[in-house]
Amino acid sequence: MSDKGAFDTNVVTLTRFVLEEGRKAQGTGELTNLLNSICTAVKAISTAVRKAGIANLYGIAGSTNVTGDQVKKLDVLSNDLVINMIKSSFSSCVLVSEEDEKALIVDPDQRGKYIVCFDPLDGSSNIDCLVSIGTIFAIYKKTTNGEPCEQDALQPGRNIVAAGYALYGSATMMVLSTGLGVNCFMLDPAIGEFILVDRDVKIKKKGKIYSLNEGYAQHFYPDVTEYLQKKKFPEDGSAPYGSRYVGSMVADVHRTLVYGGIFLYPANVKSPKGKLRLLYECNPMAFIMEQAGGLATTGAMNVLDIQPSTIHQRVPVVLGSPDDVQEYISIYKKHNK
Ligand code: AMP
Ligand code: P6P
Repeated sequence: MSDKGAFDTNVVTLTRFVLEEGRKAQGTGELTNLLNSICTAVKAISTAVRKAGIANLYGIAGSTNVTGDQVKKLDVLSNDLVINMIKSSFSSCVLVSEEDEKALIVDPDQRGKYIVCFDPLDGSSNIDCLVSIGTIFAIYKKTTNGEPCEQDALQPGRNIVAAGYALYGSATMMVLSTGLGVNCFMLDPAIGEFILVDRDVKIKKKGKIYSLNEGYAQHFYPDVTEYLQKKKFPEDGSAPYGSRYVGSMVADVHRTLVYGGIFLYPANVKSPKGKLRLLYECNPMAFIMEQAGGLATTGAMNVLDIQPSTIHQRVPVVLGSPDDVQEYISIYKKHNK
């Protein structure tokens, strides 16, 4: 509570924060417009997610709501919201969505210089059981001349201009970085604004939690099996790590950012490339992690250094506290000389 009593009239909203950062950068306002348009889409998705059950938004496409209207499946609705808000910000030229097989090329009269790769509703398989889900995005600048095309989105994560995620959990939070650190904003439904709650967040150097789906243990490569053994049965007499796994990347990564530790979706015998997508899951989360002092690796290399070959390609990812990730890398390299 501020010294101004019940209502702090000087709160830093996301809109205000982005505007101020834009002024400092002496930009044209295009990135500011883009970030604020994504913020608006997230607010609308948050509302839809929280009333999904009542409005009968759960389940398969084609269901109807109480007034008999055709309602869209939540992830289809989220995808449409993000696409429409970004297009109408006149700041983008190519959009890559988890929901669309091909990249979307923005009409010439709506074009700007940015490329946005996003997962509009990650973890959507958890919607019907009310587990936290999220929206993930990464923003790049178009680096080629001429007509925008799908290949313009095939840039390494090192080129990211801004990235972040929204977590629709017990509260709705936006976590954002434009390359100057990580800032967290909580949605205040009373005023419909995201409020800055954690400035320049840094991840712990080492944590006490590991997070992966151990249901695949029979398919794990030896490096993962050895790493887990060390976490469960420490050789130095230290306490074993706790295990936490939501099965929603945004929830598992956000917990790792806030509490420290390590999140793993490694390659395994059944999924030799891993499961998570490089452009709109691994790269944005790796960018946030590195901006917060963490690491994100495939085991062989930093995620952000990968040169993408296709827009939906999958990569293995291990991210989190630097000491934890480094320990995994040393075991990975021992098994993959
Ligand atoms: P713009 O002219 O708006 O496209 O911005 C040009 C560059 O300035 C961007 O690519 C960013 O690197 C930086 N920039 C502009 N606006 C912002 C902002 N709101 N926050 C952080 N960086 C910004
Ligand atoms: P698994 C959700 O479906 C998702 O894409 C990510 O959000 C999550 O981290 C992962 O898949 C969970 O996959 O194989 O553990 O169910």
